[in-house]
Amino acid sequence: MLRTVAWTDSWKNVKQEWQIMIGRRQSSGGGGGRTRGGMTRPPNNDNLVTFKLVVVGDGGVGKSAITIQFFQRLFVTDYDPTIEDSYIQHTEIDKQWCILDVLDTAGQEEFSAMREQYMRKGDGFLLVYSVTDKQSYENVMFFYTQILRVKDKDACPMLLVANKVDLVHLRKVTEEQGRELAHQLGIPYIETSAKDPPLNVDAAFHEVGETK
Ligand SMILES: Nc1nc2c(ncn2[C@@H]2O[C@H](COP(=O)(O)OP(=O)(O)O)[C@@H](O)[C@H]2O)c(=O)[nH]1
Ligand SMILES: [Mg+2]
Repeated sequence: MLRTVAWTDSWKNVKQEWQIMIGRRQSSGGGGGRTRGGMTRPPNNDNLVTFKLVVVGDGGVGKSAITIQFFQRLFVTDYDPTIEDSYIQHTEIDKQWCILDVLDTAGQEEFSAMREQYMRKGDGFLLVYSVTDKQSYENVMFFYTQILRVKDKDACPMLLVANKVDLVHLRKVTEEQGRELAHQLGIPYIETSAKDPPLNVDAAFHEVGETK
């Protein structure tokens, strides 16, 4: 896989010492001004490396639910499907502070300039589908192909995320099918549930840079 050593090693060694959540913004609000007051900052904020992680997938698969479960430790059931948010968090990796910047995408036009822009800028991607929705599984290939085309690369850190595995009786896509797709794409596979108690949500965000 063509991925940087720094990326992989960093993610392998994340200590799960998420110190602070320093803010969120709506994508329409533009950059900057993301800091919420009253919390400690790591030193040398200006020099921190940023990892841009983008969460993609069909509407309704749980992109917002897993992102909010990761950042805010709660399960949302009625999050506005049209809201696209980004969340940032400082973390210490190998005794060095860095910034994890996660974009929770929401229903844009397939070929919109905005979508291409976040794909170009993303360092890593969570390709999310719902195990209760076969179409969302089939559409993963589209996101995968578009990301590589936009980035003009053969490979990029990505993780195939099979979400909603708690809905056992509604399951339409088996683990075997999920693993088969991941194998086909040459990326790792993980099963998640954003519902409390969450399953593998932290792992999904931490392991995006690893290969199978
Ligand atoms: N049971 C269950 N429901 C989920 C899970 N993830 C998301 N949902 C629900 O699925 C619906 C759509 O989730 P949402 O995060 O808004 O999807 P998005 O459009 O991809 O951002 C919401 O009602 C969520 O509560 C999950 O892991 N398990
Ligand atoms: Mg959403």
